[in-house]
Amino acid sequence: MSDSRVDVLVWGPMHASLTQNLARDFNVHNLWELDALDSWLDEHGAKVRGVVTSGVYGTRIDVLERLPNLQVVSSFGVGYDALDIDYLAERKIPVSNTPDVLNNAVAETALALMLSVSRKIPQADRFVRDGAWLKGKFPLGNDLAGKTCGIVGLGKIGKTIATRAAAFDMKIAYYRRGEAYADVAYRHYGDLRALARDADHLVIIVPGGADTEHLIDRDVLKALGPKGLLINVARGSVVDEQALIAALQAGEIAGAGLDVFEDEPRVPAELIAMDNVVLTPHLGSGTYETRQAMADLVFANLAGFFKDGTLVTQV
Ligand code: 8YV
Repeated sequence: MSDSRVDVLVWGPMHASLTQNLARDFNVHNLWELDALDSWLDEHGAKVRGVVTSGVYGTRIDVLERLPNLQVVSSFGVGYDALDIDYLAERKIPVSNTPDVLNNAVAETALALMLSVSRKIPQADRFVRDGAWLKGKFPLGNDLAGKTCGIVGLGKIGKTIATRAAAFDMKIAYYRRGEAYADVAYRHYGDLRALARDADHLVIIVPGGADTEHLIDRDVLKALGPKGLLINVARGSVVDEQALIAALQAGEIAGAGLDVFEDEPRVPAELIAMDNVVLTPHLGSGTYETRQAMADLVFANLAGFFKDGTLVTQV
């Protein structure tokens, strides 16, 4: 008996409940399990009508080209810089992502890194475990209160970070090329280096992609200065990682809290060796609650599209 369900190609392992929902309602093909991808695409590519991927897996044009009847791409994650958006737009294939549902989790990650770096929490934990407390005192940290949180990218997540940083009595400022947002009272900077000069914590939360690649370069880091901290919860591509390493090694900035890297999951040995840097494995949206909401939204987009042609959250 032939399967009348829509054929969907899934790019990589997904959240368990999404995997279950997909298996129930679609004819699922797991790309990463196909050992002869080329001949599989020859034989089955034409029946694939949906793709499920993530902001981390992205897409590949050479595979998309072999899916002539593709109608929709549903992606897990708010960022879609790893997807071939222009190519998909040319083919008029709509794409959905998972905005909003992860604002709190990513903002909490930013605050966690800000606190971790300024109060040296990972080092303090090691200090207690290693028995060093029995022999001496742990070094002092810095307050968040009274400091300036400079936000690069005041979108929805940026605004969520701002309200939380404000609750810690930080001053809030943001960078936006050109004009200030009319409906935002925080101090605006049209010049990124000027914001870096005035910021104690420079928090990066702009989308990745060609427009923002290496936006944070050595000059911006020098402007941030020897007491400044860089926090990146956006994309590794936004920060010139070699310039960051050089700035940290030269003491041009005080430290960094990094959740994202240029070549994940590979993290440069120089960063791993530094004690003034807190490193996390791209866990920004990684809570049970948020990942469930993201999984539900990926499914709602796909199911909605094949039911009545609508996407809940189209890019
Ligand atoms: C990842 C993220 O996409 O939403 C984003 O843009 O970076 C993350 O939420 C998610 O971890 C993909 O698995």
